[in-house]
Amino acid sequence: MRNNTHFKSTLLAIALAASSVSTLAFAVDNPTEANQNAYVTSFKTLDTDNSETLTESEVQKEPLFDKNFATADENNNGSLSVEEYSNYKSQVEQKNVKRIASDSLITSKVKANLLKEEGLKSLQVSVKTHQSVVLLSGFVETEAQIYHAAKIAAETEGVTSVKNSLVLKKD
Ligand SMILES: [Ca+2]
Ligand SMILES: [Ca+2]
Repeated sequence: MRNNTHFKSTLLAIALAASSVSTLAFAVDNPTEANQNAYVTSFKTLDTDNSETLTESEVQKEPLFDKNFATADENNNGSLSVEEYSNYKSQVEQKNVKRIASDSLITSKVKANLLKEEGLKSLQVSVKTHQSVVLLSGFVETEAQIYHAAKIAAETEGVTSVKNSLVLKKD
């Protein structure tokens, strides 16, 4: 009986693994559903004793769970079910997707705002954003431009802080 269940779940894992390959094109439109299959597959891989739960030591191969085991273990029973494992991974991944989308939106807004400024638009200012922190770098002609560019970046919607690495051109 037990072996039969295990056989079925192995078949299921194989079917899920195969379907996650065939739904790659679909994954672009619906990442959450496609990820779900990948979670089940990686869960099975981590579950070395086939207990259908993951202990803290089984899951520690994934850095994602390193310090967050207790958060992922929603019912606090000291192990992760496939649902707890998948929920946690999907939450973290969705946050990352949102963060990356909002970072690139901030970058475009800062660039657009810099371009609006007569004194700045001809300059080669590089804009990068990580977790809502904007990094400005490149060369400018005057000290005033360094502060002006930083001020514009800081006033852009969504920006939490600005790291200013702009430097004066030395001729
Ligand atoms: Ca296990
Ligand atoms: Ca649990």
